[in-house]
Amino acid sequence: MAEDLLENGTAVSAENDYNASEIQVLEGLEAVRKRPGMYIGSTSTSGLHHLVYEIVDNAIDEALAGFCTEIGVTIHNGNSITVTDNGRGIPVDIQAQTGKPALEVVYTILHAGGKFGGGGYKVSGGLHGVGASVVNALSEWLTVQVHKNGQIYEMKFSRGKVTQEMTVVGQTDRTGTTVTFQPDPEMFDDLVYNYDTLQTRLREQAFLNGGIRVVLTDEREGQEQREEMCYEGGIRSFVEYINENKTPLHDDVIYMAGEQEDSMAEIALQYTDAYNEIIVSFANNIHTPEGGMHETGFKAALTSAMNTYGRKAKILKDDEKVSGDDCREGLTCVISVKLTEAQFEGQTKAKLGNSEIRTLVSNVVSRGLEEYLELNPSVGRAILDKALTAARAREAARKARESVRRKNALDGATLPGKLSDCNERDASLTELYIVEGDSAGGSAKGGRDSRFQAILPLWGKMLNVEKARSDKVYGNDKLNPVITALGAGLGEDFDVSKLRYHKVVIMADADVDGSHIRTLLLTFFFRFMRPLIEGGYVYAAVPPLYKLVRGKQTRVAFSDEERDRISSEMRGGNPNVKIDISRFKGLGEMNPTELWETTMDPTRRTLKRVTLDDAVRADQIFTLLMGEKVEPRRQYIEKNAHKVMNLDY
Ligand code: 1YM
Repeated sequence: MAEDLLENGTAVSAENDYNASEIQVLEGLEAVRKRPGMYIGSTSTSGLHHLVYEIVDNAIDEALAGFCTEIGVTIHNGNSITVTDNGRGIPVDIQAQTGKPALEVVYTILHAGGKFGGGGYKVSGGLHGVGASVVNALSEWLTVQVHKNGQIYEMKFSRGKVTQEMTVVGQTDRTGTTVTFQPDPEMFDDLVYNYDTLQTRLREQAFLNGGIRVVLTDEREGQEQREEMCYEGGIRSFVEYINENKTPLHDDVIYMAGEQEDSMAEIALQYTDAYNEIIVSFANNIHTPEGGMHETGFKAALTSAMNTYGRKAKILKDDEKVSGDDCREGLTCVISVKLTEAQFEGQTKAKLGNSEIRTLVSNVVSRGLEEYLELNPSVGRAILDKALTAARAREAARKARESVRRKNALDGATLPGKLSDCNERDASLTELYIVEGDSAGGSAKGGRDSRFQAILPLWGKMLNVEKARSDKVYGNDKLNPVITALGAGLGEDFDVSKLRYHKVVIMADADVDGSHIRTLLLTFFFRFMRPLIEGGYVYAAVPPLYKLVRGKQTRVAFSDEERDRISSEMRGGNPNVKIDISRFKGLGEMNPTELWETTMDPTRRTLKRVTLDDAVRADQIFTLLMGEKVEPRRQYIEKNAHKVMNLDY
């Protein structure tokens, strides 16, 4: 019926007052509600958070246009969100084509990118309000207020439809836009906003758009908090932030920038004494975790600049070379490029495909580094020394790796002796339980389903890989069984397709020692087997804390609240019944049946999947928890101690 009306372009139906543009509006926003994933990626929590980014992007565009200096984001009780800015305010005048206020058009018409302004690169993820109508379509309700021309204009919507036409509701002496929305429970599975997720993204935007003040406030009862983010130094400050708990090799962050035709690139970097590299890249303010042409250009230019300088300064002999990996050991780098028509490729559209940007970044870095190293020879020496040491360590690691391989080949026994393997050979069906201590290992071995569950007990003090190079990791008697049991190699050689188990479950006690061993293992996986975590193969088992017994009936509880609830259930309203409550001291104390029933049986257990939402934050936390500096670690633990309620001190 809508098609019929649209056929002659401007048709107004006889039965109602709809005109063509209104039909277009409804059809457009209906499409968003029918296929939300096409517009916001998914309707999981990531989609839920995307709604906020779409509105924030509009405020950032206004800041990039030079009219807005402050952006506020507030999470209210009930998980509605307010985004506010002090820009010019969305235009409220009547648009000739539609006869409606521009404000209404922005919030109800699903427009193609760039319709409301040039397709220039000086825009963030959204193109001048493109996302606003999508957010509106997916909100149970949305209110927008515009301060402009001395008036406060207000308009309200529900699931994309106007519920209050634009109305003047008051006077004002400032300008700006404020949007409040409640995500639609009909559209999203989970409606709870995560403060840390929003904070990470907003902080990123504050770094990339240096000077903008972004204020995030959580008003939700019991979790009130607030953070102001403003970084005059832009991506230089980003590098300093990443390196906060590391030891830099030189004081200044090295900064380079350049433009070519319609594109521009800026790069900030600093070396630390760490062994890993961190490169964080963006295209048009959008994070590109899969890298792309900007990263390729950077890496090539860095390697070549280091070799050229090394030879010129006689730090490298004529026939000596440092490889790309050697040049990037301990490097922290942020790359931000802006270009008119960014092409995003790869599985998650998180890789930049434009090849012209490779040349631009490479030119900027070659020129920039040559000049910097010329002027700062002591920094040049420090960086090259680090690369040379890395080259030697890499050679030592290669030898260690080969000797391990040879030894295994000679032994004929490639699997570690402590491993109790399972019968199934199809990795997609199997699970490896890494268990702390021999006695817990014994219970796990007795309780498991040996058809698909393998057990590897660990014991003694494990190597802290945060303070070790890869050659120390090969041949380490605590880590080697883990490496060989998983069967997928290590570091650069790690090949996730060779993994022998698709679930790797860390099973440790719910106490301080347990969390220590869990952290050591996760640090190891993060630094040396990153794809294992990225692929979602790593889990933490959740053992119960309490055992409750009434006569022949036994139940377990995983928290204090659950213990109280179950105990009152078992009592069944009878206050005289005796319930025997005991605390599990550790996994080793459970008998095989108990361990199977509570922690290992796939139909009853709880497993927590370890995910990596934010590699930068993860890097920081591992450095903090496992690195050299004591004071920041103490502060972090003090600040977060309340989150670990179930620890036995
Ligand atoms: C809290 C969200 O949307 N701010 C915002 C949006 C716009 C403007 C200012 C704006 C843009 C222009 C001119 C322009 C938008 N305007 C439009 C459109 N904050 C938020 N602040 N005047 C004001 O681009 O020329 C779309 S977004 F299309 F109406 F111009």
